Amino acid sequence: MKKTLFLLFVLAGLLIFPANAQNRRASIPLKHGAHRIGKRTDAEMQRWREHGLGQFIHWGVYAIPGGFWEDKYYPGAAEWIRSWKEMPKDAYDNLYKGFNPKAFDAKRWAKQAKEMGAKYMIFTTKHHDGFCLWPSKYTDYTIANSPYKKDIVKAVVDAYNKEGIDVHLYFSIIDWNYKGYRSAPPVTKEDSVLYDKFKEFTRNQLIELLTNYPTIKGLWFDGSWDKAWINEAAWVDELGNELRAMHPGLVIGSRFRADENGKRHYDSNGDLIDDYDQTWERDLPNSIDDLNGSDWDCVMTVPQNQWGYHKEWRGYVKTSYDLIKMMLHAVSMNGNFVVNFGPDGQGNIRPEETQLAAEIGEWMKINSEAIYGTSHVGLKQQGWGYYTGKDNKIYLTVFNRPINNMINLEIPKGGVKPLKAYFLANKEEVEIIDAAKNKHNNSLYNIAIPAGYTSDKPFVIVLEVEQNLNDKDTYQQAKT
Ligand code: JFZ
Repeated sequence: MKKTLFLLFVLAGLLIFPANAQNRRASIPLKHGAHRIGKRTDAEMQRWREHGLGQFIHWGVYAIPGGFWEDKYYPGAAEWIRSWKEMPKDAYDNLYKGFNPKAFDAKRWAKQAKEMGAKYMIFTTKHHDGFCLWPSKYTDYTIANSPYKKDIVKAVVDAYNKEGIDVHLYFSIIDWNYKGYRSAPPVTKEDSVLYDKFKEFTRNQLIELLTNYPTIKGLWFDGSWDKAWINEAAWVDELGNELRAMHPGLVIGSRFRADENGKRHYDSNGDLIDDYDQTWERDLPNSIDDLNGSDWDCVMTVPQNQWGYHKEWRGYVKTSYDLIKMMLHAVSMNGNFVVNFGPDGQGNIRPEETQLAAEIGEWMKINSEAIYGTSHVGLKQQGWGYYTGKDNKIYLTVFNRPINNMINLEIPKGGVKPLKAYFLANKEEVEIIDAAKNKHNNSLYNIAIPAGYTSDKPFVIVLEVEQNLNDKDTYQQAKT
């Protein structure tokens, strides 16, 4: 099966575009499962799909303790510190009274994101602690009642939009501060009344966000693993419809709602719920076959598992090389890669993250053509790195330079013919050596890297091929 698919993709002109959506047929009738089979085809979703690289920002009052309480180190993710037994809840819930981030400058953040090459960003409007970075009318636990007072969400949306970066709003449906919130389904009548109040509160806040910030492109939901929320499948589904009706083109991932059987991300028929697969958190698929033909994003922390600001990072911290490699891994399998930042309590992005953003940006300045708008190429992965493709170009991003300087590739019988190859960085042409055919009659080629060529970073070779990879006619013909 895998082989047949592979061949089909190659005959298709190398790119599976627009989708390799499998023909699943709903066998279980569902009211609240997927409302669409296969990918969205509208312009807003296509825009999202082409981003390639994004930025996540986790910011809230948890940035003040920064993973420490009374000099004790919290070993969990900094934004979860309120749930720690050593953390007095009352003390946490009063931290906002000291939230006055003097150094916060959304324009500086946005400029840095732009220089990194991010096409979109995701911003935490409200994390599990319930603190709202916008002046919500529906609770007092907001930025308006902090000494800072000003609307942080507005500053972020405006500054990023000004840089041409799309904004998606992160929203946690877990709210540790709200009285009616609960993670387990209500049992008593009283609980139900309170939970209904919480649902109404959540709905009001989401409508408020879409009303206040009409330029946002999507909502990035979190916390929807709660049993109480899962139990409300019909209500959540209706809420989703309402939000979409309010905001045409809105992009919502699979971490928003469950179907009526409690299935999340993929419904009881195996169909993706909502617009893209949100299960690849700090994780990357091994193969395109792991993705069910879905759109997807990978959100990634810089240290092992810290989203909000933690004063003391322990364990392995990713380098820009690691992150660029992960980005290529994601984009080569049709995913977006999103790097997380956790500014401190003053609004400063920490020096380690600033450095990484600059390094990624330096690489993107030269090589972003291999990222933006590119898709999966159905060629067999080789040890040197990753393929991405667009139009009549295949980008070979080389992470492991072979000792003999030969970048090998294999194009199955009937596949496209390479015309020329050159370095993306300086357009200097490199030789394509026809290395005959293998026993399957597949064409083997070697691209010869000049021995004198040096690069201390992953580099990209562009391979121009004789036909447009997105040519759907070729695809149709190849299928018959
Ligand atoms: C959640 C949050 O709890 C966390 O603080 C952060 O905001 C992150 C982006 O999202 O954490 C999760 C959510 C889902 C998984 C793991 C951590 N998951 O599905 O594996």
